[in-house]
Amino acid sequence: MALLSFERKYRVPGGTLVGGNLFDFWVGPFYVGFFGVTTFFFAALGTILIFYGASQGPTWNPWLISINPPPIELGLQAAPLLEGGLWQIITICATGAFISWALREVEICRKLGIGYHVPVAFGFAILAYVTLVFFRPILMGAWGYAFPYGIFSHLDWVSNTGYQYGNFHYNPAHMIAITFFFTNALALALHGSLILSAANPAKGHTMKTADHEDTFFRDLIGYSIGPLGIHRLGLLLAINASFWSAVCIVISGTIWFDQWSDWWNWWLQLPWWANIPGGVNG
Ligand code: UQ2
Repeated sequence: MALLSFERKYRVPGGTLVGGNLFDFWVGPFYVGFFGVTTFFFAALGTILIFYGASQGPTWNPWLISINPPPIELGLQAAPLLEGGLWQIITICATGAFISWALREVEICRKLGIGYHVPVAFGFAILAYVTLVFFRPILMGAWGYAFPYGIFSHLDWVSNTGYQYGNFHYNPAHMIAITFFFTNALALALHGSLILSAANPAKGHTMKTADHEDTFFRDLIGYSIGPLGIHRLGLLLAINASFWSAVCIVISGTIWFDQWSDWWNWWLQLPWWANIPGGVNG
């Protein structure tokens, strides 16, 4: 069955959250729906505004183009277009497009009668973005604390923000986030390689099954997490990577203002050695 005729079998009406039958149709392979329309609207408007902002800036060098948030002094006000106002509208467009995309995923899940795991997972990526451009700037009192939309400029922002707190690698939530990113890479490398090893045997040999995959890891380490379990683990690791990334940035400048390395002084201040004469605390 060709891909499109196979898909046509699942092109069932209904499952929409908004708009009833009005937008319940496909354009080529793409489901539209109310949230397909809003995704397109926000993405198109945001993109046009980025190009307009670039046209008003000093460069067309794609590495250097930057749409900047308003200056800190402006607080949480609406800014003039060329002094952060474009950034504010583009941010609303981006957030509108991301949330529309998640809700379009929900509508497709409902149509197919499958779980909401994909939109929930995507929701954690949206959470990380919204934490950077809404939650943290609002908690700190100025849009100027958000990051600029540019390739080099956002890298500079990450570097400057990190070093403002000494060295971000001492931020305990940053440590947890990195641990999840690295473990996620390990799990996906194990999973991807294991699947390919079974599905792509040497020329002339038949494809192997899930039993072979289980057996490999039972032989190797005495344990197989299983073909369903590895995907649960992957989702858990990926979601936690986004979540702890959001935590690590939102606590910097809202509840912790010093060098992150100083946070670890709680260890030195534990009561059973805090007041030893001649110790680190005097
Ligand atoms: C597995 C399994 C898979 C897998 C992988 C494993 C058949 C096809 C990769 C092995 C994974 C284990 C033992 C967990 C490792 C734990 C961490 C935290 C990385 O058993 O079942 O399905 O893809």
